[in-house]
Amino acid sequence: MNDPIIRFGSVKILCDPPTLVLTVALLNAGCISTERTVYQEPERVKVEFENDAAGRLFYEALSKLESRHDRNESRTSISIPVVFEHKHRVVDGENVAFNQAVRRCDTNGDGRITEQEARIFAEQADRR
Ligand SMILES: [Ca+2]
Repeated sequence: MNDPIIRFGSVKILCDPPTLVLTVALLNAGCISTERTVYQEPERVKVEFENDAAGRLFYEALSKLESRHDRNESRTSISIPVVFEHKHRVVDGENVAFNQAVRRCDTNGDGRITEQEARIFAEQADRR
């Protein structure tokens, strides 16, 4: 037997008589909620390193920053009391952190990270 289904975004509710009663109770308690998480992952910016030391310093500093949860997260929440609640979460992926690090590190913006730029970036990362 196929039970009729009510859909609220990703929430499905079976409507056989016992759950229908429960559904009404949930609606009255404001428990219909959906939550959506979106991962934001842009392309990595193109960058080159002057030498191995510059690359190593950059990546070490980047991993230090990432290990401190330097990731952005934005949340929006829509709530109509009693009936409906929708949460929307945007989480920045690794490439966002990488691109931000490149922008901070490549201080003259020429797309090439010199050993000196990497060293300065690494010192900043240590201090944060
Ligand atoms: Ca540069």
